[in-house]
Amino acid sequence: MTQRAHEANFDGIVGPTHHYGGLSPGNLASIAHGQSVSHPKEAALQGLRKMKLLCDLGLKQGVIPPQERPDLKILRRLGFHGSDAKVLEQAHKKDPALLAACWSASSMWTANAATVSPSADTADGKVHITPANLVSLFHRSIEAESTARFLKAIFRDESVFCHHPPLPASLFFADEGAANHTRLCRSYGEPGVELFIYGREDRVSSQNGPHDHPARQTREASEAIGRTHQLAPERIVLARQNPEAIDQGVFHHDVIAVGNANVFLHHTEAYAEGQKVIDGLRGKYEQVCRDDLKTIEIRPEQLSLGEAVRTYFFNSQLVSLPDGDMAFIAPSECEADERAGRLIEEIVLGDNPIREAHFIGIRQSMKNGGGPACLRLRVALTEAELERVHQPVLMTDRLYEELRRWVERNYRDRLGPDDLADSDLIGESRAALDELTQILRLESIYPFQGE
Ligand code: SUG
Repeated sequence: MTQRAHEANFDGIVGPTHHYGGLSPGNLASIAHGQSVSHPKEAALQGLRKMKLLCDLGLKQGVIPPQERPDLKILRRLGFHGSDAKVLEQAHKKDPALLAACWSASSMWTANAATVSPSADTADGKVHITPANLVSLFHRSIEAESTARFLKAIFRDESVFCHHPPLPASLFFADEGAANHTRLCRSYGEPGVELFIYGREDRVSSQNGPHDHPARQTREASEAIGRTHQLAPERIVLARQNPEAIDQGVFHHDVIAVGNANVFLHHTEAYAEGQKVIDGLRGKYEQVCRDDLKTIEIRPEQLSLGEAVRTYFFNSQLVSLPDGDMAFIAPSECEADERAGRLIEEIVLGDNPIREAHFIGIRQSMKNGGGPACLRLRVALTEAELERVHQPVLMTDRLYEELRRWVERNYRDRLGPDDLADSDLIGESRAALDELTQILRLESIYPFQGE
């Protein structure tokens, strides 16, 4: 029997050390804004406003706390020693880029936190969760351990949630989580098809690109997750990203396609095998879901790969509203762009379930290559499973107000590269996170709380 189910979006709260480290080769925005001054308070408030919008639209919305930064344990493992202040001072002098990586608030982009398969798809009927190892980039690889701990604290009940460890920390199994995973279904509680997208196959040496930028996800990682999540092969579609798209800045699949329920919006040039991928997806969808998949293709003459990356058109959230219609939550950069803006108008008027568009200002995150879809982890849950989620992380008007005031009280207005040598920021961040765990009733999730 199909149970009533919802898709909940769990957004990462932007951490107090949000800054522009220029840490992500292949992510054009991150490189372009490296070493510029950031505005952590504004960034966190922008993120909260996005969550509030989704909540007001009637969607289930949750939060995932930021990780503690800097990661002093890693800095010490890498040979910096003495007091905390001394560690910062030495690292700042000897290797500022490494220090910036250890301060990164990158865990805010929870589309990279994990891959989640809903219970309707898995053989044992549990929700399967695998935190991403994020081994392609050092500053992101240090997220996996805390992510696993946080997700276990939020999705605590092991009778319904099955937590896997991150895949082995090797480039062979490089995994970037839900940013390279899209689930399509007739309704959230029914079995769906899971599309896994990878950038390279580690076992194959000559792959014809990408040439300029790294391919972050491997086929081997995607296949392993399909196995551990107990997905039947007929529910899985595996596809390789177009290497040319990666070279133009499409470092994750969610920068070039977005799907929700029975709708799949994609760029013509998203995949190495082009139309074959869409045909395969449609075929499996019809077989598994007994329904027609509505695909919306955006051709290069409507929006080039470069324009897609610049506007983050595809990094919009496509969500189902309580009345069954869909909404497109796009970054305000799309509204400001004539072609992207017009395309969204056409889609909303077109023959598909998308009936409204909302534009959201998240410029602080966008400058690091993080759009609306990057900031959220989608978790489809039956009503019974939703009740088992740690309830204080679910967004309400009251939680929104509490978090807003918490940000106002604790976050700095600006951070420049030299502020990363300021040891006061360690204590300020800890105090903020400590307060946050009280608001969210999550005990001792940070290592400093056990000290
Ligand atoms: O991994 N940016 C992130 C952006 C992640 C976007 N996520 C999705 N597309 N789902 C990344 O490249 C930049 C950090 C810096 O440069 O300071 C950064 O990590």
